[in-house]
Amino acid sequence: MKIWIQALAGLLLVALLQPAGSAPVEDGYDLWLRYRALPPAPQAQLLARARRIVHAEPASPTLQAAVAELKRGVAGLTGREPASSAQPVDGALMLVTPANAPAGVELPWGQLGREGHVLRSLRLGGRAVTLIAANTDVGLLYGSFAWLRAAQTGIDLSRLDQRAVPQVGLRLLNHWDNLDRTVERGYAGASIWDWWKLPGILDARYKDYARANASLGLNGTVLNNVNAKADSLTAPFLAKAAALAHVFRPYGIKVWLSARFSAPVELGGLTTADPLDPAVRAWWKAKADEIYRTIPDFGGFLVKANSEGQPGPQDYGRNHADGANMLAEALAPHGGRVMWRAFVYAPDASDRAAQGHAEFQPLDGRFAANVIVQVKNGAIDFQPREPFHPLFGAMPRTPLALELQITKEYLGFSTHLVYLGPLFEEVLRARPDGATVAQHVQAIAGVANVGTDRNWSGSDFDQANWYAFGRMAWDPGLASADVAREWVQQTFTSAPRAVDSIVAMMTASREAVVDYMTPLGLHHLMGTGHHHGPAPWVDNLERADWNPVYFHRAGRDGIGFDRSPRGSNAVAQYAPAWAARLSRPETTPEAWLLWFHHLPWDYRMASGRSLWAELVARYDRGVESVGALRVQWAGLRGHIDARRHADVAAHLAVQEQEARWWRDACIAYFQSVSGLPLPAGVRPPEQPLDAYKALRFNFAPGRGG
Ligand code: GCW
Repeated sequence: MKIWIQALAGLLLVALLQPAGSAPVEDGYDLWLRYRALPPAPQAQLLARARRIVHAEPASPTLQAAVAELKRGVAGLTGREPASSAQPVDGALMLVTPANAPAGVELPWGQLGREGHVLRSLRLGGRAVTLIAANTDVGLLYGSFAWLRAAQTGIDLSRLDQRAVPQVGLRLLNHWDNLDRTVERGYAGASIWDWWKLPGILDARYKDYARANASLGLNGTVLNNVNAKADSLTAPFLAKAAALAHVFRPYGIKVWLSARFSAPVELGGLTTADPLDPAVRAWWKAKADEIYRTIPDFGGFLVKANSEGQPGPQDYGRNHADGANMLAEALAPHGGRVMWRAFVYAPDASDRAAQGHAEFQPLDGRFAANVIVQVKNGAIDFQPREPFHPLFGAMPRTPLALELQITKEYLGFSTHLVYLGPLFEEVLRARPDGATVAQHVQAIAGVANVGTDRNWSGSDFDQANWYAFGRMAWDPGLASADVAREWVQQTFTSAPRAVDSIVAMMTASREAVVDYMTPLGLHHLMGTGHHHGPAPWVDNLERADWNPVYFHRAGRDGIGFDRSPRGSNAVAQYAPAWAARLSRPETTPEAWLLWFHHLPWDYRMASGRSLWAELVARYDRGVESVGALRVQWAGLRGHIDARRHADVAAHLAVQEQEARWWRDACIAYFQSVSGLPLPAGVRPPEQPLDAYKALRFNFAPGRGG
C-alpha cells in the first residue's frame, strides 16, 4: 500500500514537472524541421493518410535522404511512421521521375530542369495519391521538403498542384569561418566545422546542417572565410573538406573554398603570385587537379582580392579579370567556377561607395565564362539600409552574384530581433533598369549566421534569417511576410492569431533597426572594428573611410554625404533615370536621403518637419517600435513554449536598452555638432555625450582570429 502511494506521488511529481502538454523542452536545435505539432483538422486527417511512400529501388543516397525525411516528418506530425511500398495504395506519397512515373499522367518534365519539382494530388486507379515528381533525385528531395512545408503551413493536401523551379542557379552560404574555429562576424558560438577532428570524426550536426540547407534548396557552401589562409588548400585540409563534401553530397550541396591569392608563394615556394606568370598558372592548375581528385564535384573558389589588405592581382600591376581568369582556367576543365568578389576599397578612394563600380565596370566582358563577379547588396557594407549596388545592371556581359549578409554584423548581432526578409526583398526587387536585381544575377550568396550554439544562429529569431535567405534565393519573387509566416508556422505555432502577431513583429523589426541606428540614409555610424553600438563621433582612424564622420559629414551646416553631381557624383554610376532621380534631394527616396545628399538642418521633409526634427523623431520611433515588440511578445506567453518565450523576451529587453542607447548617443552627438536645441517635448539623452564616448567593448564577439 505504502509503495503504491509513493509511486503515485512520484508520478504526480513527474506530471507537475512536465511542461504543458508534456511536449519536450524546445531548445531550437530542430530549426523549422521540428515536425512536432499535429496541425489542426482537416490537415491532420489528410496527413494521417500518408502511410505509404512509393519510390524507386534501389534508392540513391539522395532518394534515401528524401524518403527518410518524409518518414521522419510524417512520424513527427502524426505519431505514425509511413512505410516504403511498391504499390500506390490509397493515400500514398509517390516519388516519381520520368523513369517510374505512372502511365497516363501528364507532367511538365521539360519545364522542371534539374532541381524543379511538382506536387500534385490526383486519383490513380481509384486511389487518392500525391505525386512528388522531378527529373532527378535532388529534385525529389526538394519536393519532399516542399510537401512537408505544405503540410505544416495549412495548404490543402488533397488539392495540391504546385510547380517550383529555382530562378537562380547557384544558391550558396558563405561561411566566414576560420580554421581555428573562430568566426569572423559570427555571433552564434564557434564554427561548426571541427577542423581538428575532421576528417575522421564527423559531428552529427553536419548532416542536420545539410538537411536544413536542402530544405531551402541551397546547393552550395563555401566552408572558409574570404579572409583566407592558404592552409585551407593543403592536402590535409582538402581531406577534411572532402569529408564534409561526402556528408553534403546526398543533399545536393557542393563544397566550395575561399582561395588565398598568394597561395603559390605561401604553399608552392614561388617568388610571385603574378597571374600572368606561367609558373603561377601551372601551380593553380596542379592545385585544381589535386582538389578534383579529392572532391570530384567541388564547386570552385571564392576570392577576396585587393581588399582590406588581402593579396591580389593588383599587387603585380594586373587587374581583377587577370586574376579571376587565371583561376577560372585552372578550374574550367573540371567544370568549376570562380566567384570573384567586387567588395574592394582603397585608402585613397575619394568616395568609397564608388570604388567597386569604378574598378569593375570597365572590366565588363573581360572575365572568363566561368567567372561570376560577386557584388554585395549595397556599395558600402551590409548596413541596415543601403541603396542597391550600382554594379547591378552595369555589367551586362558578366555573370553576377548577389552577396547578402545573414549574420547581423551591423544590425545588433544575434541579440536584436531583426527579420531580414524585408531587406532581402527590397534589394531583390529593386530595378536598376528594366530588370530587377534578382533578374540580373546568376547566383545568390549569404554570409552564414550558423555556429555551435544549440539553436544554431545565436537566437531563435535569427534562424528566420537563414530560412528567409534560402527561400528567397530559390524564389526571389516570394514576399518576405509570406516567408515569415511559413517560418513561424513551422518553428513556433500554427495558431492563427499568434502567427499573425509574430509575423507583424518580424515585418516591423527591420524598419525599427533602421530608425534607431541609421535613419534617413545615414550609414556606418557603428563602433570601431566590432561594429557594436553607436560611435558617430569617431574621427581618428588611420583611413578616412573607416571613420563614421567620413560617412555622415555632420557639421553646423547640415548632415549627409553629397554623392550628387555637386559632390562625389557617385550617382552617375546608376542608369540615367536613377542618376537623374538621385541627383536631387526632392526626387531621392527619403529612406536614402542622407546617403546621397548633404542637407541643411532646416531642410523641409515630407512630414513638414525640419531635417533635424525628423531625425530625432525617427530615433524616437525606432525605440518605440522595440517597446511595441516587447509588448506583443509578452502577449504571446502561453502560445509559445516556456523556454523559447523566455529566451526571446530576454533578448528583446536587451534590444530595447540598446535601441535607447543608440538613440541617446546619436542625438547627443548630432546635437553637439548641429548646435540646435532639441525639438519641443523630446526627451533629452540620459547621459552626457562623453559618457557614451567612453564606452569600450574590447571583447565583443565576431572579430575572428
Ligand atoms: O567590412 C567587412 C567586414 C569584414 C569582412 C569584409 C568583407 C570578411 O567587417 O569582417 O571580412 O567586410 O566582406 O570582406
